[in-house]
Amino acid sequence: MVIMKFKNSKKLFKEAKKYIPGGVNSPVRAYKGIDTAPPFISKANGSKVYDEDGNEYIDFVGSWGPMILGHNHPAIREALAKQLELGTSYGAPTRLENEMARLITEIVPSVEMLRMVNSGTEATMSALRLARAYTKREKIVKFAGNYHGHEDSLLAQAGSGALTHSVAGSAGVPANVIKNTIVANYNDIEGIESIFRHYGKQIAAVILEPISGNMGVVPAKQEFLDKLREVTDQYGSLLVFDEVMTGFRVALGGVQSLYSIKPDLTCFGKIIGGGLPVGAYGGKREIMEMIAPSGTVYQAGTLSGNPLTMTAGLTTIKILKENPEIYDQLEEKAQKIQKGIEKAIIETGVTANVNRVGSMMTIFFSDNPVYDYDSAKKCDTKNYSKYCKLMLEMGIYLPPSQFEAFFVSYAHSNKDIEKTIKANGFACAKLL
Ligand code: HOZ
Repeated sequence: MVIMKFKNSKKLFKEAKKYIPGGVNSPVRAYKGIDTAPPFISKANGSKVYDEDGNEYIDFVGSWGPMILGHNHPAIREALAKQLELGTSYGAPTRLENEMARLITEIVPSVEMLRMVNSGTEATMSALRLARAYTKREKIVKFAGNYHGHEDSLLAQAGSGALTHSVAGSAGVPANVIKNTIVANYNDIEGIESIFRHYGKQIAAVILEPISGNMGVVPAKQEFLDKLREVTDQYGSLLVFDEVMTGFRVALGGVQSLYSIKPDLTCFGKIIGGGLPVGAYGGKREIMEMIAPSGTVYQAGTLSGNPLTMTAGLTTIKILKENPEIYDQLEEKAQKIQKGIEKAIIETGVTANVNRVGSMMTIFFSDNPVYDYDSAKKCDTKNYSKYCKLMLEMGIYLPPSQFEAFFVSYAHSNKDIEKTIKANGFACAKLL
């Protein structure tokens, strides 16, 4: 086993804390609860990331989802280099934006029109404003443990960093805003029926991650999604899928193609930017036409649809579309890792189980299956933290929180997978 040194990362983290809140620009990156400084990454290529101490890691964070093809993909790099010659941002319409909107509307049939923004947060925030305008209602239903970015009304019992750092909501969110948010239990059909019986005619939209990645990977049950479609139709509310993480990840057409459900609006991010900052929301023409300047719902952005993001995103999506076998191979690779992890769980007797959908997975340190926020919260997060650190020391870079997803990329080789399984076996044994 190589002994890792983290001297430079530790030094950089100390410096970062002087200038950046908590030393990071997004909370989960701070490795809180994990007994080490976060590795400061200096470069990435294929399945690997490298830190400032020269350590090499097999990367299962994948920039939190976008890097489905691996880092520094030659086709994306070449396309970006060409675009760089032409300028980086114009704040004016481009052919590339047409191409992006056409491609996504072709791949995701529920999306008839699309508006590009710069992050997943912006996408969900804008989609909800639109839903409220369309329905002329104010209440929103969201699910505990789902995370839709840091928009005020969605920071109630949120997953991801909010769950990792035990921030139930967030300071600074006006009570007046949050009073219109109804928090429901994920996968709970009776719960949602009851909410609609009480508030149905006041609910503008139900928003959810149809496969959640932000309390670890927790898939919705088909019957649950069917029920959501049924009640939203019945009461005239909109169904909004947050496919920021799952879009183009669990399948080219996202969760909605796997479950054959048509949401009214869908939010995207991550993969569609090919590693550059991105978000988008889209859906039924009749609803989307309400956005300014066609309609009265205002939403704008200086860098929205910028040519660099469009180039990286288009290149990524085209590769995925033209090579459908990528998804089969992602499934194969992820399945191999899952089986390897599960074998070690059985052999060592460590208390854990795995949830996986395609190339997204989580090892939960719990003796119960995880299917919602409460079952996720029962996990032994201290054990996850120890596990994560042990894996890091063996060169496996995992999300530093129990409540995030591992992302397998097309660039992960058999050798990477074998090394990961071996390290996992060792870590599980050490945990006992
Ligand atoms: N909210 C992101 C994961 N679900 C974390 C993003 C980041 O730290 O970069």
